[in-house]
Amino acid sequence: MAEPRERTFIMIKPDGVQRGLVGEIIQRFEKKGFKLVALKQVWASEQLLQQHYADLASRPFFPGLVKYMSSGPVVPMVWEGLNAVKTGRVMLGATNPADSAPGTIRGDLCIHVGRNITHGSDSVESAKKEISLWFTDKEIVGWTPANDNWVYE
Ligand code: DAT
Ligand code: MG
Repeated sequence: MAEPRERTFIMIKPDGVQRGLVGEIIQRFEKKGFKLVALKQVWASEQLLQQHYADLASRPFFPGLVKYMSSGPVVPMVWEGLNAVKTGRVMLGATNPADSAPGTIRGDLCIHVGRNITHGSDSVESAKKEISLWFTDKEIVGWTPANDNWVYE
């Protein structure tokens, strides 16, 4: 029986968009073998970002985080595959780029924790919440890639 394939919410932050890293970040997930099931560009409101980061509301960096995240367009995406949440976090690297291993997205492409270019869900449960916060059901596109049998045994 096929192993369960989960979905994760990955978002390119305003600095990733401004720095022209959208293609590079998408390519890493695409090349890995994950399946893109939703993608758009939005200039998010502070209200949406406050909801997105609600669990960090009491942290001192929260106002700055919301301001930065609402300072320009972001590219939210949903990627699907085996262990997509955990593997997606590994691909992003540690929250602080100073600690992100070379080869990871943050390790290779950014320097400062307040400009770490990408977001990735930290659990299957938060992925579900984040996907429904950023996308409508209609925006999620289920499909089977032609190379599916070459990515999964
Ligand atoms: P992650 O994005 O790796 O899930 P998080 O959920 O703990 O990390 O924090 C969300 C974002 O907030 C993070 O990507 C960058 C910012 N952030 C976290 N800790 C910070 C800090 N100490 N100073 C400034 N920004 C911080
Ligand atoms: Mg987080």
